[in-house]
Amino acid sequence: MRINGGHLFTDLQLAIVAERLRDAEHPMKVLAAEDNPVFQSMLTNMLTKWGYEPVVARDGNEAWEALQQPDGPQLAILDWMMPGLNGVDICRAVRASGREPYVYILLLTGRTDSQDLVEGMEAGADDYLTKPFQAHELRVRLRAGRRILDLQQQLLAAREALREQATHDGLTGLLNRSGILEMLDKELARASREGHPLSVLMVDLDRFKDVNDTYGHAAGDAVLRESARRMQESIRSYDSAGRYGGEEFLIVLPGCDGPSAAAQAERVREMFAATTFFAGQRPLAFTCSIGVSSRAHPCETDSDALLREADLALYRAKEHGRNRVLVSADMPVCELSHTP
Ligand code: GH3
Ligand code: MG
Ligand code: MG
Ligand code: MG
Repeated sequence: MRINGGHLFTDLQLAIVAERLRDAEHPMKVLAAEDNPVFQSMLTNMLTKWGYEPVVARDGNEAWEALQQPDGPQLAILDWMMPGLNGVDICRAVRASGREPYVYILLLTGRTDSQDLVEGMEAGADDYLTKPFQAHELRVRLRAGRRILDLQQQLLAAREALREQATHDGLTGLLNRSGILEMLDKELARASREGHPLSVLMVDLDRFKDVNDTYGHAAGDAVLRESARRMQESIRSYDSAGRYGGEEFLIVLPGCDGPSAAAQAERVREMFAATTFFAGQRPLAFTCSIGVSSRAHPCETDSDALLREADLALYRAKEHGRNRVLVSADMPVCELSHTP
Protein backbone atom coordinates (compact mmCIF):
# COMPACT_ATOMS: atom_id res chain seq x y z
CA MET A 1 0.00 0.00 0.00
CA ARG A 2 1.34 3.50 -0.92
CA ILE A 3 0.21 6.98 -0.08
CA ASN A 4 -0.28 9.37 -2.97
CA GLY A 5 -1.58 12.90 -2.47
CA GLY A 6 -3.43 11.83 0.65
CA HIS A 7 -5.10 8.88 -1.13
CA LEU A 8 -4.34 5.28 -0.37
CA PHE A 9 -3.76 3.01 -3.33
CA THR A 10 -3.57 -0.71 -2.82
CA ASP A 11 -0.85 -2.68 -4.59
CA LEU A 12 -3.45 -4.18 -6.91
CA GLN A 13 -4.64 -0.72 -8.02
CA LEU A 14 -1.01 0.34 -8.65
CA ALA A 15 -0.41 -2.84 -10.66
CA ILE A 16 -3.48 -2.08 -12.81
CA VAL A 17 -2.22 1.44 -13.57
CA ALA A 18 1.30 0.12 -14.34
CA GLU A 19 -0.20 -2.42 -16.75
CA ARG A 20 -2.14 0.29 -18.58
CA LEU A 21 1.02 2.43 -18.90
CA ARG A 22 2.96 -0.55 -20.22
CA ASP A 23 0.22 -1.16 -22.80
CA ALA A 24 0.47 2.44 -23.94
CA GLU A 25 4.20 2.06 -24.68
CA HIS A 26 3.63 -0.72 -27.24
CA PRO A 27 2.20 -0.12 -30.70
CA MET A 28 -1.39 -1.31 -30.90
CA LYS A 29 -1.99 -4.57 -32.77
CA VAL A 30 -4.50 -4.33 -35.61
CA LEU A 31 -5.81 -7.41 -37.37
CA ALA A 32 -5.75 -6.96 -41.16
CA ALA A 33 -7.91 -9.78 -42.55
CA GLU A 34 -8.01 -9.55 -46.36
CA ASP A 35 -7.74 -12.33 -48.93
CA ASN A 36 -6.75 -10.09 -51.86
CA PRO A 37 -2.92 -9.90 -51.77
CA VAL A 38 -2.83 -6.40 -53.28
CA PHE A 39 -5.29 -4.98 -50.71
CA GLN A 40 -3.52 -6.95 -47.98
CA SER A 41 -0.13 -5.40 -48.70
CA MET A 42 -1.69 -1.91 -48.98
CA LEU A 43 -3.37 -2.37 -45.60
CA THR A 44 -0.20 -3.66 -43.97
CA ASN A 45 1.88 -0.75 -45.31
CA MET A 46 -0.65 1.84 -44.18
CA LEU A 47 -0.98 0.37 -40.69
CA THR A 48 2.79 0.24 -40.22
CA LYS A 49 3.16 3.85 -41.44
CA TRP A 50 0.51 5.01 -38.94
CA GLY A 51 2.32 3.36 -36.02
CA TYR A 52 0.17 0.23 -35.62
CA GLU A 53 1.43 -3.36 -35.49
CA PRO A 54 -0.37 -5.20 -38.30
CA VAL A 55 -1.41 -8.83 -37.68
CA VAL A 56 -1.94 -10.40 -41.10
CA ALA A 57 -4.70 -12.91 -41.88
CA ARG A 58 -5.26 -14.14 -45.44
CA ASP A 59 -8.60 -15.80 -44.86
CA GLY A 60 -11.41 -15.95 -42.34
CA ASN A 61 -10.06 -18.93 -40.43
CA GLU A 62 -6.68 -17.28 -39.88
CA ALA A 63 -8.49 -14.14 -38.70
CA TRP A 64 -10.60 -16.07 -36.17
CA GLU A 65 -7.48 -17.87 -34.95
CA ALA A 66 -5.61 -14.57 -34.41
CA LEU A 67 -8.55 -13.06 -32.50
CA GLN A 68 -8.66 -15.99 -30.10
CA GLN A 69 -5.07 -15.58 -28.92
CA PRO A 70 -4.88 -14.36 -25.30
CA ASP A 71 -3.01 -11.20 -26.37
CA GLY A 72 -4.72 -11.03 -29.78
CA PRO A 73 -5.59 -7.74 -31.50
CA GLN A 74 -8.42 -5.63 -30.07
CA LEU A 75 -8.85 -3.64 -33.26
CA ALA A 76 -9.81 -5.67 -36.33
CA ILE A 77 -10.25 -4.77 -39.98
CA LEU A 78 -12.23 -7.61 -41.56
CA ASP A 79 -12.90 -8.02 -45.23
CA TRP A 80 -16.49 -9.15 -45.70
CA MET A 81 -15.84 -11.64 -48.52
CA MET A 82 -13.08 -14.11 -47.61
CA PRO A 83 -12.53 -17.86 -48.03
CA GLY A 84 -13.39 -19.87 -44.91
CA LEU A 85 -15.33 -17.76 -42.41
CA ASN A 86 -16.43 -14.46 -43.89
CA GLY A 87 -16.20 -11.12 -42.06
CA VAL A 88 -19.82 -11.22 -40.87
CA ASP A 89 -19.41 -14.80 -39.55
CA ILE A 90 -16.39 -13.64 -37.56
CA CYS A 91 -18.30 -10.65 -36.15
CA ARG A 92 -21.02 -12.99 -34.90
CA ALA A 93 -18.50 -15.44 -33.43
CA VAL A 94 -16.58 -12.67 -31.61
CA ARG A 95 -19.74 -11.18 -30.10
CA ALA A 96 -21.09 -14.62 -29.16
CA SER A 97 -17.84 -15.42 -27.31
CA GLY A 98 -18.39 -12.35 -25.08
CA ARG A 99 -14.62 -11.88 -25.04
CA GLU A 100 -13.09 -9.26 -22.77
CA PRO A 101 -11.48 -6.89 -23.51
CA TYR A 102 -13.78 -5.77 -26.30
CA VAL A 103 -12.75 -6.21 -29.96
CA TYR A 104 -13.58 -3.22 -32.14
CA ILE A 105 -14.47 -4.42 -35.65
CA LEU A 106 -14.30 -2.42 -38.86
CA LEU A 107 -15.86 -4.29 -41.76
CA LEU A 108 -14.54 -3.76 -45.31
CA THR A 109 -17.11 -4.33 -47.97
CA GLY A 110 -17.64 -3.98 -51.69
CA ARG A 111 -21.36 -4.06 -50.99
CA THR A 112 -23.23 -0.79 -50.89
CA ASP A 113 -26.76 -2.11 -50.53
CA SER A 114 -28.07 -0.70 -47.26
CA GLN A 115 -29.70 -4.04 -46.38
CA ASP A 116 -26.24 -5.68 -46.53
CA LEU A 117 -24.77 -3.02 -44.29
CA VAL A 118 -27.56 -3.47 -41.76
CA GLU A 119 -26.74 -7.20 -41.72
CA GLY A 120 -23.06 -6.43 -41.07
CA MET A 121 -23.78 -4.02 -38.22
CA GLU A 122 -26.34 -6.34 -36.67
CA ALA A 123 -23.81 -9.15 -36.72
CA GLY A 124 -21.70 -7.01 -34.37
CA ALA A 125 -19.50 -4.80 -36.57
CA ASP A 126 -18.81 -1.39 -35.04
CA ASP A 127 -18.19 0.43 -38.32
CA TYR A 128 -17.71 -0.27 -42.02
CA LEU A 129 -15.88 1.08 -45.04
CA THR A 130 -16.92 0.54 -48.62
CA LYS A 131 -14.17 -0.48 -51.04
CA PRO A 132 -12.46 1.35 -52.65
CA PHE A 133 -11.76 3.79 -49.81
CA GLN A 134 -9.39 6.68 -49.18
CA ALA A 135 -6.43 5.98 -46.88
CA HIS A 136 -7.20 8.98 -44.65
CA GLU A 137 -10.76 7.69 -44.20
CA LEU A 138 -9.49 4.39 -42.82
CA ARG A 139 -7.05 6.28 -40.63
CA VAL A 140 -9.69 8.43 -38.91
CA ARG A 141 -12.02 5.47 -38.47
CA LEU A 142 -9.25 3.50 -36.78
CA ARG A 143 -8.68 6.48 -34.51
CA ALA A 144 -12.39 6.49 -33.61
CA GLY A 145 -12.09 2.78 -32.80
CA ARG A 146 -9.09 3.45 -30.60
CA ARG A 147 -11.02 6.08 -28.66
CA ILE A 148 -13.79 3.55 -27.96
CA LEU A 149 -11.21 0.96 -26.85
CA ASP A 150 -9.48 3.50 -24.58
CA LEU A 151 -12.81 4.34 -22.96
CA GLN A 152 -13.49 0.67 -22.46
CA GLN A 153 -10.07 0.18 -20.84
CA GLN A 154 -10.83 3.01 -18.42
CA LEU A 155 -14.19 1.41 -17.64
CA LEU A 156 -12.57 -1.97 -16.95
CA ALA A 157 -9.90 -0.37 -14.73
CA ALA A 158 -12.61 1.52 -12.80
CA ARG A 159 -14.60 -1.71 -12.39
CA GLU A 160 -11.55 -3.56 -11.10
CA ALA A 161 -10.73 -0.70 -8.71
CA LEU A 162 -14.33 -0.67 -7.45
CA ARG A 163 -14.32 -4.40 -6.88
CA GLU A 164 -11.01 -4.05 -5.06
CA GLN A 165 -12.48 -1.28 -2.90
CA ALA A 166 -15.63 -3.30 -2.13
CA THR A 167 -13.73 -6.37 -0.97
CA HIS A 168 -10.68 -4.83 0.75
CA ASP A 169 -10.16 -2.89 3.94
CA GLY A 170 -8.99 0.69 3.38
CA LEU A 171 -6.74 0.81 6.46
CA THR A 172 -4.82 -2.47 6.17
CA GLY A 173 -5.29 -3.46 2.52
CA LEU A 174 -6.39 -6.95 3.67
CA LEU A 175 -9.71 -8.46 2.58
CA ASN A 176 -12.52 -6.80 4.53
CA ARG A 177 -15.18 -8.69 6.47
CA SER A 178 -17.37 -9.53 3.49
CA GLY A 179 -14.28 -10.26 1.37
CA ILE A 180 -12.85 -12.80 3.82
CA LEU A 181 -16.29 -14.38 4.42
CA GLU A 182 -16.70 -14.79 0.66
CA MET A 183 -13.25 -16.39 0.56
CA LEU A 184 -14.20 -18.75 3.42
CA ASP A 185 -17.31 -19.87 1.50
CA LYS A 186 -15.25 -20.41 -1.66
CA GLU A 187 -12.57 -22.41 0.16
CA LEU A 188 -15.19 -24.46 2.04
CA ALA A 189 -16.90 -25.37 -1.23
CA ARG A 190 -13.55 -26.42 -2.71
CA ALA A 191 -12.47 -28.38 0.38
CA SER A 192 -15.76 -30.26 0.55
CA ARG A 193 -15.58 -31.03 -3.21
CA GLU A 194 -11.97 -32.24 -3.04
CA GLY A 195 -12.17 -33.83 0.40
CA HIS A 196 -9.45 -31.65 1.98
CA PRO A 197 -9.45 -30.37 5.58
CA LEU A 198 -9.96 -26.68 6.32
CA SER A 199 -9.26 -24.54 9.38
CA VAL A 200 -9.82 -20.96 10.45
CA LEU A 201 -8.03 -18.75 12.96
CA MET A 202 -9.78 -15.91 14.75
CA VAL A 203 -7.05 -13.51 15.89
CA ASP A 204 -7.75 -10.68 18.33
CA LEU A 205 -5.12 -8.18 19.50
CA ASP A 206 -4.83 -8.14 23.28
CA ARG A 207 -5.77 -4.98 25.19
CA PHE A 208 -5.57 -2.93 22.06
CA LYS A 209 -7.67 -0.21 23.66
CA ASP A 210 -4.61 0.50 25.86
CA VAL A 211 -2.49 1.12 22.74
CA ASN A 212 -4.98 3.76 21.58
CA ASP A 213 -5.31 5.25 25.06
CA THR A 214 -1.53 5.48 25.57
CA TYR A 215 -0.27 6.45 22.11
CA GLY A 216 -3.33 7.90 20.36
CA HIS A 217 -5.68 6.59 17.70
CA ALA A 218 -3.37 7.47 14.76
CA ALA A 219 -0.56 5.40 16.31
CA GLY A 220 -3.13 2.62 16.84
CA ASP A 221 -3.99 2.77 13.14
CA ALA A 222 -0.31 2.51 12.16
CA VAL A 223 0.13 -0.49 14.47
CA LEU A 224 -2.94 -2.18 12.93
CA ARG A 225 -1.47 -1.67 9.44
CA GLU A 226 1.87 -3.12 10.51
CA SER A 227 0.14 -6.03 12.30
CA ALA A 228 -1.78 -6.85 9.12
CA ARG A 229 1.39 -6.73 7.01
CA ARG A 230 3.30 -9.03 9.36
CA MET A 231 0.38 -11.43 9.69
CA GLN A 232 0.09 -11.65 5.91
CA GLU A 233 3.82 -12.39 5.72
CA SER A 234 3.57 -15.17 8.28
CA ILE A 235 1.01 -17.25 6.35
CA ARG A 236 1.35 -19.31 3.15
CA SER A 237 0.51 -17.76 -0.22
CA TYR A 238 -2.68 -19.83 -0.56
CA ASP A 239 -3.96 -18.87 2.91
CA SER A 240 -6.14 -15.76 3.20
CA ALA A 241 -6.21 -13.15 5.92
CA GLY A 242 -8.94 -10.56 6.36
CA ARG A 243 -9.91 -7.82 8.78
CA TYR A 244 -12.96 -9.30 10.47
CA GLY A 245 -13.63 -6.36 12.82
CA GLY A 246 -11.74 -3.47 14.46
CA GLU A 247 -8.68 -5.31 15.86
CA GLU A 248 -9.88 -8.78 14.98
CA PHE A 249 -8.62 -10.79 12.00
CA LEU A 250 -9.80 -13.99 10.34
CA ILE A 251 -7.33 -16.34 8.66
CA VAL A 252 -8.57 -19.13 6.37
CA LEU A 253 -6.23 -22.12 6.02
CA PRO A 254 -7.24 -24.47 3.19
CA GLY A 255 -5.75 -27.98 3.40
CA CYS A 256 -4.82 -27.52 7.09
CA ASP A 257 -6.04 -30.03 9.66
CA GLY A 258 -6.42 -29.18 13.37
CA PRO A 259 -2.80 -29.80 14.47
CA SER A 260 -1.27 -27.88 11.51
CA ALA A 261 -3.69 -25.02 12.10
CA ALA A 262 -2.73 -24.93 15.78
CA ALA A 263 0.95 -24.83 14.78
CA GLN A 264 0.27 -22.00 12.31
CA ALA A 265 -1.67 -20.10 15.01
CA GLU A 266 1.25 -20.55 17.37
CA ARG A 267 3.62 -19.03 14.77
CA VAL A 268 1.34 -16.00 14.44
CA ARG A 269 1.09 -15.64 18.23
CA GLU A 270 4.89 -15.90 18.60
CA MET A 271 5.44 -13.36 15.83
CA PHE A 272 3.29 -10.80 17.72
CA ALA A 273 4.91 -11.57 21.06
CA ALA A 274 8.43 -11.23 19.60
CA THR A 275 7.84 -8.09 17.52
CA THR A 276 8.57 -4.56 18.63
CA PHE A 277 6.04 -2.22 17.02
CA PHE A 278 6.54 1.54 16.91
CA ALA A 279 4.29 4.45 17.74
CA GLY A 280 6.35 7.14 16.05
CA GLN A 281 9.78 6.71 17.68
CA ARG A 282 8.39 4.98 20.76
CA PRO A 283 8.67 1.19 20.85
CA LEU A 284 5.64 -0.74 22.06
CA ALA A 285 4.87 -4.39 22.62
CA PHE A 286 1.59 -6.24 22.66
CA THR A 287 0.28 -9.75 22.11
CA CYS A 288 -2.65 -11.49 20.50
CA SER A 289 -5.02 -14.34 21.34
CA ILE A 290 -6.17 -16.86 18.77
CA GLY A 291 -9.13 -19.25 18.52
CA VAL A 292 -8.77 -22.16 16.10
CA SER A 293 -11.53 -24.27 14.55
CA SER A 294 -11.15 -27.08 12.04
CA ARG A 295 -12.94 -29.58 9.86
CA ALA A 296 -11.22 -32.73 8.67
CA HIS A 297 -14.10 -33.33 6.23
CA PRO A 298 -15.79 -29.99 5.65
CA CYS A 299 -19.18 -29.49 4.07
CA GLU A 300 -20.23 -26.31 2.30
CA THR A 301 -22.59 -25.22 5.07
CA ASP A 302 -19.94 -25.23 7.80
CA SER A 303 -18.96 -21.55 7.73
CA ASP A 304 -21.24 -20.28 10.54
CA ALA A 305 -20.31 -23.19 12.80
CA LEU A 306 -16.56 -22.79 12.11
CA LEU A 307 -16.77 -19.07 12.92
CA ARG A 308 -18.79 -19.72 16.09
CA GLU A 309 -16.33 -22.36 17.31
CA ALA A 310 -13.27 -20.19 16.55
CA ASP A 311 -14.96 -17.25 18.30
CA LEU A 312 -15.70 -19.38 21.37
CA ALA A 313 -12.13 -20.69 21.46
CA LEU A 314 -10.88 -17.09 21.20
CA TYR A 315 -13.15 -16.05 24.06
CA ARG A 316 -11.70 -18.87 26.19
CA ALA A 317 -8.13 -17.86 25.23
CA LYS A 318 -8.92 -14.35 26.54
CA GLU A 319 -10.42 -15.80 29.73
CA HIS A 320 -7.32 -17.93 30.28
CA GLY A 321 -5.05 -14.88 30.35
CA ARG A 322 -4.53 -13.83 26.67
CA ASN A 323 -1.35 -14.27 24.56
CA ARG A 324 -2.39 -17.86 23.84
CA VAL A 325 -3.87 -20.21 21.24
CA LEU A 326 -6.94 -22.33 21.99
CA VAL A 327 -8.22 -25.02 19.66
CA SER A 328 -11.91 -25.81 19.46
CA ALA A 329 -12.56 -29.57 19.58
CA ASP A 330 -13.12 -30.96 16.10
CA MET A 331 -16.86 -31.55 16.23
CA PRO A 332 -17.87 -33.24 13.01
CA VAL A 333 -21.33 -32.06 12.01
CA CYS A 334 -21.17 -33.40 8.46
CA GLU A 335 -23.42 -36.07 7.12
CA LEU A 336 -22.24 -39.67 7.19
CA SER A 337 -21.33 -39.56 3.51
CA HIS A 338 -18.53 -37.14 4.39
CA THR A 339 -16.93 -39.39 7.00
CA PRO A 340 -14.07 -41.61 5.77
P1 GH3 B 1 -9.07 -7.61 24.62
O1 GH3 B 1 -7.74 -8.13 24.98
O2 GH3 B 1 -10.15 -8.09 25.52
O3 GH3 B 1 -9.40 -7.87 23.19
O4 GH3 B 1 -8.99 -6.04 24.83
P2 GH3 B 1 -9.11 -4.92 23.75
O5 GH3 B 1 -8.80 -3.61 24.36
O6 GH3 B 1 -8.28 -5.26 22.57
O7 GH3 B 1 -10.60 -5.06 23.30
P3 GH3 B 1 -11.80 -4.06 23.25
O8 GH3 B 1 -12.87 -4.76 22.49
O9 GH3 B 1 -12.15 -3.56 24.63
O10 GH3 B 1 -11.26 -2.84 22.44
C1 GH3 B 1 -10.91 -2.92 21.08
C2 GH3 B 1 -10.10 -1.72 20.78
O11 GH3 B 1 -9.68 -1.72 19.41
C3 GH3 B 1 -10.87 -0.47 21.02
C4 GH3 B 1 -10.87 0.23 19.70
O12 GH3 B 1 -10.70 1.59 19.81
C5 GH3 B 1 -9.70 -0.41 18.97
N1 GH3 B 1 -9.89 -0.33 17.54
C6 GH3 B 1 -10.80 -0.98 16.79
N2 GH3 B 1 -10.71 -0.59 15.49
C7 GH3 B 1 -9.70 0.32 15.43
C8 GH3 B 1 -9.13 1.09 14.38
O13 GH3 B 1 -9.52 1.02 13.21
N3 GH3 B 1 -8.11 1.92 14.70
C9 GH3 B 1 -7.65 2.03 15.98
N4 GH3 B 1 -6.64 2.86 16.21
N5 GH3 B 1 -8.17 1.32 16.98
C10 GH3 B 1 -9.19 0.49 16.73
MG1 MG C 1 -12.27 -10.49 -50.13
MG1 MG D 1 -8.76 -7.03 21.42
MG1 MG E 1 -11.86 -7.40 19.59
